[in-house]
Amino acid sequence: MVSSTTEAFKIPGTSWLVRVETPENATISKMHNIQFLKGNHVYHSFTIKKDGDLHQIFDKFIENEQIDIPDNRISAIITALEEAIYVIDKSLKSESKTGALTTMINLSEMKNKKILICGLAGAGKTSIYQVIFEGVNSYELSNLPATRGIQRYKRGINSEEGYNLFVWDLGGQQSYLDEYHKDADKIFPYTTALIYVIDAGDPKNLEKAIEELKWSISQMKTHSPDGMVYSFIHKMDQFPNPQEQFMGIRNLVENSIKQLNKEVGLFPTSIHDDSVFEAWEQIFKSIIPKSKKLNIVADNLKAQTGLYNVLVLEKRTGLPICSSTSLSDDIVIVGTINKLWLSILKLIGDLELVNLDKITVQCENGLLSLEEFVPNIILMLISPSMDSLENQKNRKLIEEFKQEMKKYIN
Ligand SMILES: Nc1nc2c(ncn2[C@@H]2O[C@H](COP(=O)(O)OP(=O)(O)OP(=O)(O)O)[C@@H](O)[C@H]2O)c(=O)[nH]1
Ligand SMILES: [Mg+2]
Repeated sequence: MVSSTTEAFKIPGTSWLVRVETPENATISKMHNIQFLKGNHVYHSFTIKKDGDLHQIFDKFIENEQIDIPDNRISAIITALEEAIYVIDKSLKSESKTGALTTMINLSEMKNKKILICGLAGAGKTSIYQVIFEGVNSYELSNLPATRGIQRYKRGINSEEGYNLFVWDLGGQQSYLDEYHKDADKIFPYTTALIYVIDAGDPKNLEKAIEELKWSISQMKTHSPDGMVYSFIHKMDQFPNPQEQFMGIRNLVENSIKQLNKEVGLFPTSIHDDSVFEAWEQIFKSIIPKSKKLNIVADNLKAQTGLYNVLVLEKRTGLPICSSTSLSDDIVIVGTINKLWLSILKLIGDLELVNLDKITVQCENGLLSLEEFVPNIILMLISPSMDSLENQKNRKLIEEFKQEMKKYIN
């Protein structure tokens, strides 16, 4: 039995270290102790409840210390803090034998997923993250700085609360790889999926990339044996014959990892076309299968209203929650629609307008309507005419559909 469980991480760009400590009796008190240190000296120490407000802790710390941390970094640190608490909860679960705690943590296990994106420096990891999750256009990504250490992101999946995807983008420069090799037990546990990115256009580093992949697979086997492993053979857009190139690298990878006895899903990808969405969609499907039940609800709406198509997607992950049949596998549309929404959202911010909640695009043969009917959830309807969206019967049916979705989403 341990007396406490601890997770620590550095605040990037500063000499501060944050330590989250959870005492043995945390199951009863549900308290965490959060400390801010430099070296071994603890400067501040705060106690919070498990569901306490981490923003308050941070505000207090910054005020006490008059420390200058940019706003965007603070949210990343808070995400890392939440992540640390999540990891602690999980490890407490494996040490505890009490029924009540097991039930409590099992719920969070169902709700949270962690994904690691690994690979050598410049492989394209951050670009992939930006394209898939932030809706950034690939041409905006040519000047990305190298990622310093581990960037942790938290994305909601199907609801505002509690159902989160933690994505860790592991900077690939040698000094960081050395650190990961020392700290594997802080990185690999509780990982649902590892995505290992290989730069197909960098043959001189291919061998090293595969060595590192092998190491990552062995860490997954040790720390997250149920986790899945995928590898993106990336930047395929550079080749006149990408399929051939992919097959060549795939054979090499498969031969090299054979003896590790771990299934690895390999995908040819590029941020300049839809392949990266297709690969991600496959991974996402294996993590959280799209609801069959809701697809039927979407199909019913389509049939009853005469709409051409119905789709519900999550803005921050850019992934479909459900869709009517003709769209169910059309990742291209989902990705593009999400980008469209995010681009207009950006524009609206730049123009100092607020609260975009509906977009309607009128075409010669129909109408595209997008609506954020629940925060972060977008309903897309394609209809033959304005009337099919606006007539009384259809309006009622669409409203009922939204209510049905809300039940599921909340
Ligand atoms: N041609 C091509 N270039 C790409 C692709 N994806 C990323 N890149 C480029 O590769 C370079 C490195 O991309 P990053 O995403 O910063 O690489 P990284 O893996 O995050 O690198 P570290 O943070 O140093 O580990 C950038 O200039 C990107 O524009 C792709 O699919 N095709
Ligand atoms: Mg990066």
